[in-house]
Formats: sequence, C-alpha cells, structure tokens
Amino acid sequence: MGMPQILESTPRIRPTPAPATNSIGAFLFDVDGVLADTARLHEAAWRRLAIREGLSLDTDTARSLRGLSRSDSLRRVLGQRRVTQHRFNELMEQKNCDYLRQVEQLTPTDVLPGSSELLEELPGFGIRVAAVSASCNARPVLDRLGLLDRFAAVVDGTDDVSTTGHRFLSASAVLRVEPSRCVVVEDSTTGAAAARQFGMKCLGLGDATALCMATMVFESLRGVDARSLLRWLTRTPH
Ligand code: GL1
Ligand code: MG
Repeated sequence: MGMPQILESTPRIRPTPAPATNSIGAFLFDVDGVLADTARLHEAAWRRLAIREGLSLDTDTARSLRGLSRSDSLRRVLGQRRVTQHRFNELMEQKNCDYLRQVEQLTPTDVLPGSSELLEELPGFGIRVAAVSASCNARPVLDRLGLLDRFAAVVDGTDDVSTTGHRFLSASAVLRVEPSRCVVVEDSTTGAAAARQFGMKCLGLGDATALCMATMVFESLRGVDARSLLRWLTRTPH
C-alpha cells in the first residue's frame, strides 16, 4: 500500500487561532442612572428650577433630559423662553448648587444593586472598566459612592470632549480597547444611540422602548453576574 495521499486542503500544522478580536475587552459605565439613582436627583433639580421660573416641565420632557449636558438640558427646560446669556449661566449655576446639595447626601449605600458586584467581577475576566458621563460632577459623585478607584479611566463633562459618542471613543482610546470590543452600560436614549453610532455594544438599563437602540436591555443590574452577561453579549451580534 502506498503512502496516504495528503490532500491539498489538509493543514499539516494546526493554524494558530486568530486573536479573539470580537471578545469583549472593556465596559464603559455611565454614572447617572447606572451606578446610582442620580438621574432622578438631576431631574428633581431641573423640576424645581422649572417651578421657580414658572415653566411647565412635562414627564416626557423631563425624561428626555437624561444624558444631556447641563446647557442642552437647560435649553430644553426653557423651551420657547428666551433669556440673556448672563441669566442662562445664572440658571445653570442655580440648578448645579441645588443638585450638589443632594450629592452631599450620597453614600456607598446609594450604589444601585448589581453595579458594585459587576465592577468587582469584571476585572477577573480581563475586562477593563471606565466611567463615562456627560455630567461635570461625575468624579465627586463616584467619590461619594466610594467607586472612584474602581475605574481605570473617568471621562466626563469636564474633559475637553464635546459629545457623548466622543467621550466613549476617548475612554476606549485611554483603555486601549477598540470600540468594537467595548460595551457601554447606559440608561439614556442619547447614550445608547451614541454607543451604537460608534460601533460599540450597549447594555441598556431601564425602559426597553426608550432603549430600543441597545444591544440588550435589562430593568437593572440586580442579580446579573459577569460570566452570564459576557456570554450573552459575546453571542449577540453587533
Ligand atoms: C448634566 C445635566 C444632568 C444630566 C447629566 C448627565 O450634569 O445637568 O441633568 O443630564 O449631565 O447624566 P451636570 O450638571 O452635573 O454637569
Ligand atoms: Mg445616565
């Protein structure tokens, strides 16, 4: 019997598997409404401002403020009302002082269920974590929650980056994890849309209709373990 024929297609050396470029490398956590219920505190402060100014702020408009910067939020609260730049700045300052009084009351017990557990577990799976927020107060909030040192990077409204999407890109660059391997955790329509626009997966928290752009939506992170979450996210195509 002759030598077995070696087919052209039979690899003689098992090829080295391609690097898992689709594997998840980073989680970018929004702060307000994801790590703590501070989105509600912002909303309450905007409502108080609207009442003081004799403006009506309906529930849908109030809800739509999530994820918007301070100036964009105030423009939406003012609606048709025109004010001078000086008054605009004063109103932003008033809302901020009101909000910061609430922030002073925050403690580590205000971290939303599931968030700290996930932040603790993810690094064990080789995942890097960043906090990304449109708020200029993200660092003081994280500090009060006792979470500041959990993040390899914090990109917020005080950084010289203009849009939510660019903040996500900036965090991905700082962590050295390409956008397609980043998962954004978001509670706002604006944030979910920005994540998808820049080729990132998005784990939406809250209302599935408002978060229809997200890769998947949970009511909250309560009881969500890192291993299952990573398995689900890896299996879900972009
Ligand atoms: C700004 C807005 C808030 C909220 C956050 C993002 O925060 O004022 O209503 O939309 O961005 O979560 P801040 O005023 O703290 O910069
Ligand atoms: Mg948010």
